[in-house]
Amino acid sequence: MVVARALRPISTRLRASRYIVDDPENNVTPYIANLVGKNLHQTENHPLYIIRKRIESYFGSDFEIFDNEDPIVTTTQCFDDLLIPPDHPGRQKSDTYYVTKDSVLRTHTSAHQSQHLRAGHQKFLCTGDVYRRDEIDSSHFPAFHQMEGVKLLVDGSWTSRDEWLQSSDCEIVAKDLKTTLEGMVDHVFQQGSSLEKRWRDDYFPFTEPSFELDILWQGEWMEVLGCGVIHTGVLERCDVSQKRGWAFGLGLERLAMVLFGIPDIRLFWTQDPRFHSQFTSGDIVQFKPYSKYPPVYKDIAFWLPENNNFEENDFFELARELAGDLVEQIALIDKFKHPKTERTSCCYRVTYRSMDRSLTDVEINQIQDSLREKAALALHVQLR
Ligand code: FA5
Ligand code: MG
Repeated sequence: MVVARALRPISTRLRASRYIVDDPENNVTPYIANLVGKNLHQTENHPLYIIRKRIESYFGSDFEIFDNEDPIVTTTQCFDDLLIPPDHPGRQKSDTYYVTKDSVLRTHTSAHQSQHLRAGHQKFLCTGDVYRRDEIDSSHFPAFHQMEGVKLLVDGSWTSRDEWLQSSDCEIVAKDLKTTLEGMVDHVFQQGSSLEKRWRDDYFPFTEPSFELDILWQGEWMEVLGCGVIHTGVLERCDVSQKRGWAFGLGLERLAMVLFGIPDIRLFWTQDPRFHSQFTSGDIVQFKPYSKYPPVYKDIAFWLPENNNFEENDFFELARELAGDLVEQIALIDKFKHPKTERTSCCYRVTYRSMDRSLTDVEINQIQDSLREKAALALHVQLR
């Protein structure tokens, strides 16, 4: 007992040291390192686990299930295998957590498509936690979960990309994809056609053509997944160029928020029993929010550095490091350029709120003061 307790901090440190390594490219923060390995999608009775099982049951035993891959992947897996070019925005350090120059915390589960295709799998689902440096609000969190689905369904040989794209086989694959995903949504929500869905054309370097699926939720369209017919270039790199099929990647939190009525994406990470006691594997219930604690708003205004060298995501992340998940939202409320000096001023409103308790003025003032101090120091902005 004593030994186990003494070991716990060490194992936490060891875990973090896998992600925060001494490498000039490393930009994983302690806050993020601490989220990796929580495996919410493998935790029984967790809403992400419940929704994942429900989707898996729709696809049936034909589809192989993967849910335990290492979230650290190579840049080859995450980008090159998917034909994502080196200068693509999603690959930059402003958007992605790099462990080393050649490895990242996966930004999507598509990072595992190619390895499974190479190993000969033709129908599979692959679920995991993914990481992105991103904006902060109720439906965006720097860690979230995706499920990838892949199905190869036609064989043949086509002499050119154009010939393939215009073939009836290509149309068959796209049709199968859309029908399958519409069926999945109806199965998950058990509402049949009463749930409103809409397809939109999208673009991914690794599918062609590409689509996104939105569902109508509280009067607004919400994007739940991206998908498409697998790009022939991806299949060639996996030595399956005589086959064709589709792939999709869906955001589990987004679907779960709709299905269970969960209002804020941070709740998936809470330890509060008032959250967890409401969910049991196999059950779809409506989440009953426990009292919502009041928000505290703080504005911070500054001049950007003269060279305008400022990444918004760096500022968001600084707030995340200092306030953890007490920060609910950061919104740019004012931006202008000084007519004479040509310098740009930004004002951000930070919303602090705890999911579990009331915040005190003292603690929020302390956080806000360090945010000001650290922003000036680390981001070279001039406070106003
Ligand atoms: C992708 O990640 C592609 N890999 C999806 C794909 C797979 C396309 C296979 C084609 C073939 P996208 O960046 O749009 O696409 O993300 C997919 C889904 O993840 C979104 O539709 C959304 O539901 C969810 N998502 C994206 N960003 C966040 C975020 N910050 N927080 C929560 N969910 C998110
Ligand atoms: Mg998208």
